[in-house]
Amino acid sequence: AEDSYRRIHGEVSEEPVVWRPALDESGKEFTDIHYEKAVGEGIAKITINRPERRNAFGPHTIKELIRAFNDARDDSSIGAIILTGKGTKAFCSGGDQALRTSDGYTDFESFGRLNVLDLQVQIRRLPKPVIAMVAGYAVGGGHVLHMVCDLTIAAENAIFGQTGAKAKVSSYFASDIFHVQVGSFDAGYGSSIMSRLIGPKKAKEMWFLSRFYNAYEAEKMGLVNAVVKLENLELETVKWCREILRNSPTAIRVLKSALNAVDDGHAGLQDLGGNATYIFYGTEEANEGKRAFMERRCPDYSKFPRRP
Ligand code: S0N
Repeated sequence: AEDSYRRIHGEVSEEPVVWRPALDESGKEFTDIHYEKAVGEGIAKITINRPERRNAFGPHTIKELIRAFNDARDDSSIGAIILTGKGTKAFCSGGDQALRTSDGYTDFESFGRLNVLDLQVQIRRLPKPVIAMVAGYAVGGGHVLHMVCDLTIAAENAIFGQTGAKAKVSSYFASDIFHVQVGSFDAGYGSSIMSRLIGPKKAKEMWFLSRFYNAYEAEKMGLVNAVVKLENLELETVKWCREILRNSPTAIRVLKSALNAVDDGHAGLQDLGGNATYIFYGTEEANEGKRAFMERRCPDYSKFPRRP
């Protein structure tokens, strides 16, 4: 079946992608992230650029991520978005503990924020696929970020885990000694989406024991879609994007919304309902209503079928 699909659609290109730096409409430079778009292809790449902190984020980092995601959403030439971390040691190590205060995280202002929650919602609602490209650690709030993304491609060196409840002396894989307590938890998407992804028992294990899992364990648990060699990580992720980009953007948009709808309650229904309206506006039936209003006459819906 794969062969006949390839015969009809052709191979997905394996050419390396060429990135060019991008700005959002404000034209302001980014400091904590890199934002790039692929030349001639509908792919955007957003990279957390704080490798000296294992790509931990502060409120300012999150503000920049939100700006970049907004731009990628609004740019109609973009059909897939990659979220990643600079370097090979970490995708993201969560909230920057040096910036943590009694009311959230504080950097550019005198009061704290937990604006990563806004980013999580933004990724969840974004009508284009967001793919986490993970090398190294995806832990704490960084682990939640990859879970919120629609797909995750992991390098063989990827390590996944929650650290919030972690005790002072613990371990990565119950063998090496490690680490310090951070004392935080994500009782929102970080819990509910995880439970959906890997099931409640495994999610409780992940949070209660705060173990770390390697890429193959994560794949087996359903946390990631594929594991690839570190040197192939970007090309493989780009290939997934290219494959997505060959498919119907509207079908993908509605499917993302539909796959999240039940879990997202009213917000999920609103999103899915919005897609129905968006598609309805493209029909002759909807157009008749608008035209009749503009022409100050009663609409004539008689010619439109009442389908079974
Ligand atoms: C990632 C780890 C395992 C990497 O270990 P490794 O390779 O041995 O490197 P280190 O020497 O430990 O680190 C290198 C440098 O990077 C700094 N650094 C690493 N992580 C952080 C971080 N999260 N914040 C600040 N700095 C960080 C190190 O300090 C070191 O710096 P130097 O060289 O100057 O010493 C390992 O680093 C590790 O375990 N890191 C901590 C990971 C962690 O516990 N993260 C969870 C933090 N909490 C959240 O993410 C919560 C997220 C959130 O915002 C939230 C969301 C919803 C509800 C609540 C919250 C909430 O915050 O409470």
